[in-house]
This record gives sequence, structure tokens and C-alpha cells, in this order.
Amino acid sequence: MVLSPDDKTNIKTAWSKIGGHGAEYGAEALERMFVSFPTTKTYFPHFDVSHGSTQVKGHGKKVADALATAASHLDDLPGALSTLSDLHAHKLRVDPVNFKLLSHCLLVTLACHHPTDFSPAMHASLDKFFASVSTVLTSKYR
Ligand code: HNI
Repeated sequence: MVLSPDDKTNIKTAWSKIGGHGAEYGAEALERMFVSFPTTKTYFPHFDVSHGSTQVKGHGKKVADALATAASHLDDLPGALSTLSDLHAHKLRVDPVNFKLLSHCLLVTLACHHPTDFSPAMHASLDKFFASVSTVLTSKYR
């Protein structure tokens, strides 16, 4: 997956629009994932996954912060996400299919909150961004 110069511009624009809402959107995307794709909850047996959960909010911030880091290191995603990649592959052992589910929920969340900015081109760039992040986070399984 190669991010074009236009993709990189779109991704940076998206993150500037997200501004201080990262944690909120991250938690919303997680909640959407748990509700829409219940099997994803099996990775979080120690979490309260109900609406408004403090744990989901806290985790939403972690995910959002990681994505913000990624958005500011588009030329070196493997380097920027190396530690997280080790964690997901070796410790958490999250099946890669789940990354598509979370990516979808992140896209839906951003589209809901930023309908005007969410042009088809923006949609495509963000889809490529989440796919690139997912590829890095699932790259150390073998
Ligand atoms: Ni993920 C922990 C980022 C996809 C299950 N995950 C983290 C942490 C970050 C993170 C950051 C916290 C690391 C730490 O504490 O040092 N995860 C991301 C990102 C994506 C992603 C950026 C993709 C966009 N994770 C997924 C998916 C699943 C998943 C698809 C499973 C459905 N992640 C977990 C679990 C933890 C986790 C489980 C540990 C949670 C905890 O606190 O116990």
C-alpha cells in the first residue's frame, strides 16, 4: 500500500480537523466495533464494554494517540509503530481480520462527525491510511 502525496495531505488534514476530539472518536469507534462485531469483544474480556465505560474511553484515547503518531510519521509507519506491532503480534495475538473491522468503524465515526470533509477522495485516503497502519500492526506474526 503506497500513500500518494494527495493521500498524505488528506490524512494530515483529517487529523487537524479531529483536533482535540481524538479520544472521543476513538472510544466511539471502539463502541461501534463491539456492538456491530461482537466477536471483537473476546479480546477485551477484562473490559467493561458497556456504553460510557471508563475503560473504553481510556482505550479510545490510546488508540487515537497511536493513530495521531502514525499520521505524523507517514513516511515511516513501521518505525513509528514498531512497539505496538510487537505488542499486537506477540502478546495480544489479535487476528488480522479484526483490524478491518476497527478500521471500518473508525471510518464511519469520522464520516459521522465530519460529513463535509468526508469527500470520496478523503474516504479513500483514510481507508488506505488505516489499511497501512493495520498492515504494520499485523506484520510481525510470522
Ligand atoms: Ni489495539 C492495546 C492501538 C487494533 C486489541 N492497541 C492497544 C494499545 C494501543 C493500541 C495504543 C495500548 C498499548 C499499550 O498499552 O502500550 N490497536 C491500536 C491501533 C489499532 C489497534 C492503532 C488499529 C488501528 N487492537 C486492535 C484490534 C484489536 C485490538 C483490531 C482487537 C479487536 N489492543 C487490543 C487489546 C489491547 C490493545 C486487547 C490491550 C488492552 C488492555 O489495556 O488490556
